[in-house]
Amino acid sequence: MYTYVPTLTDYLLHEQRRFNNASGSFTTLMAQIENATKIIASHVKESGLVDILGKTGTVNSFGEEVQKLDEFSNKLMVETLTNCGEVYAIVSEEVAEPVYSPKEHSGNYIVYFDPLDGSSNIDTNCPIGTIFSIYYKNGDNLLQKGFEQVAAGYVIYGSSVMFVYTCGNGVNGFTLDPSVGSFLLSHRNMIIPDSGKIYSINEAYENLYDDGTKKYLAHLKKEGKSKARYVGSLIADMHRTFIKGGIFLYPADKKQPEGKLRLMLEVNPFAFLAQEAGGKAISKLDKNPLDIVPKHIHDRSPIIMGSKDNVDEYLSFLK
Ligand code: P6P
Repeated sequence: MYTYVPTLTDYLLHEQRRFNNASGSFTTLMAQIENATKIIASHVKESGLVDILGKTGTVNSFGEEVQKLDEFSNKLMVETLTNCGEVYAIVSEEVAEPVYSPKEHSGNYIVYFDPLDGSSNIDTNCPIGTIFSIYYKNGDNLLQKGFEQVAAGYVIYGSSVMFVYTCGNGVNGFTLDPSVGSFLLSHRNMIIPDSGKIYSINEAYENLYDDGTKKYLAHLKKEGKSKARYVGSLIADMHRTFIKGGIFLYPADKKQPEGKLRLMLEVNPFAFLAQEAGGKAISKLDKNPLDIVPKHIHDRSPIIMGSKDNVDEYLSFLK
């Protein structure tokens, strides 16, 4: 007996019909992101077989080694988005400056993306992914608060390929059916459990954290009710948090006073998703990262997010 399962395209068109004056531009943009990530997914799956593993021997403008798959994914995303006719400018984690669409292909959206987050894990077969964050063009201002996001999402290239996004109307997850090549609605209205047993932080930096974070970690270990899970790939650690609950922490530390994760490219999209899924996300103390006015497109920010009870418990150790 056939059971109808909406595809991502069906869902986007259904969502579009909720807005009488929708032009279809956003739907077209999302379809372009979907197509690009399907191509990246196919290369990730084959990366062990073709000469696309390993390093390019170059470093990006932040001194990070560029992986071949990184470079491929970035070029694909830049070319797809700047030629689709819906995008004014893109900002990629791999590129120091914004890239503006050619005038004949310019549009009304700004897209921030990390083409392959967690790419240091590519050769180890750990889950990696693409993160995107979409704003509406506001003059030539690329530095808008996270609250201004029109949509945010990620595609995780793991045991299965999933496309997860929000437009501010809840979070929905779509799993790629490789036999058809379509993303099917597999996780409707994703909700982060109110609390969870898993905490996720790079404890190698423990001595560099502030006292409140150290006390919180000591409490969890003394209480003995938690489990530590840390992949070192934001998408993998946060996707697990969406499914199982718990808390992800990348706080500031003495060596990284603004934290490591990028505000516009990693923190804001995931903070938007976490809050839309009924979770909580904070940057410094109890500040909502979505309320930060960015100073630079590559600003960094501390981030603690996940189940609201877990984040509130963490906060109680900071006060
Ligand atoms: P660390 C990957 O390089 C990344 O940007 C995120 O995906 C991940 O959460 C973080 O950095 C890991 O950083 O310092 O723990 O290796």
